[in-house]
Amino acid sequence: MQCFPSLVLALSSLLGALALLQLSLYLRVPSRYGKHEERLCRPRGRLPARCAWFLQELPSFLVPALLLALRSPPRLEPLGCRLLCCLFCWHYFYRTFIYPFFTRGRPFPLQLLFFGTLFCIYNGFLQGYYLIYCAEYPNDWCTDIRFTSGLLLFLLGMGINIHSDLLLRQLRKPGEVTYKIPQGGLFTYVSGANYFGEIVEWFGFAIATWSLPAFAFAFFTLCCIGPRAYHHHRYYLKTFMDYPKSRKALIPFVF
Ligand code: NDX
Repeated sequence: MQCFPSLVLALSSLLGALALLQLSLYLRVPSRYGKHEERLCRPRGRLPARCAWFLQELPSFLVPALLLALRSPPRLEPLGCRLLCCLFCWHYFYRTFIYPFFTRGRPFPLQLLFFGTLFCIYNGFLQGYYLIYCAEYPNDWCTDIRFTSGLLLFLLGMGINIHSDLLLRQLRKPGEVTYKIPQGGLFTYVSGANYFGEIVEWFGFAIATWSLPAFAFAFFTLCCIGPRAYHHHRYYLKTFMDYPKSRKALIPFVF
């Protein structure tokens, strides 16, 4: 396989367009899973959360990992390139092999699982293909300010995301499906602390890679879970009379 820059451009533009579609579809009405699913008692057409998250996220890990394994001759230089590909796989290793096995979430709708899986194949291919076959970085990219600041943001965002997901999980005992007011960590300031972490993480990745596909993905993430954080916030305000009034939806002290 070789690099086709026009393919990267086309796939990144389509990802940007999907982000806008996502925003237009879900700004007013939230995507129907978790606390925003209407027919909660209907068991058909849904898969246990553990299975669903594992299956949905697997391609995001597997596709770039396969591209890396199949690359001949193997790409071992420069170090910056290898590190960036590993960061992407690292996040999706967590999301595929760790997150699903601890989740206490409700069963996930099959229809969204189908689209989510397609999306993960698409994005896994785009990010992996670009980093493994197209990206070119100077040998000293690891000391470039874009790489170091992006990496720091990525790690900070990932830390916030994992910690916030853990706080959400601890709100429930095994088997419970009720909702409570999240407390602690960044939830002190925002209702969508896990989403805030994920968005910071992918913008950090985009800065570290300084690439169109990664910026397109960061933008998609913002358009996908940004509105969802807003809908979570509204849900909490409507459901809990004692919900902290100073808490914002997504960005601490701002929004
Ligand atoms: N999966 C990303 N669009 C998505 C699934 C949905 O990783 O067709 C995008 C991802 C997909 C989406 C994916 C792509 C686009 C799709 C969309 C559906 C439609 C859309 C396919 C792939 C589409 C077009 C047409 C444009 C193509 O019971 P429960 O489940 O609510 O329990 C929850 C629990 N919890 C609480 N427990 C007690 N008390 C409370 N108050 C609680 N609040 C929540 O915590 C869950 O078990 C858990 C987390 O819930 P929640 O709602 O906070 O997070 P969730 O949305 O489930 O995300 C989980 C993690 C989180 O860290 C988030 O950052 C990350 O995954 N994520 C999620 C979505 C997308 C994404 C990251 C990304 O874009 N990077």
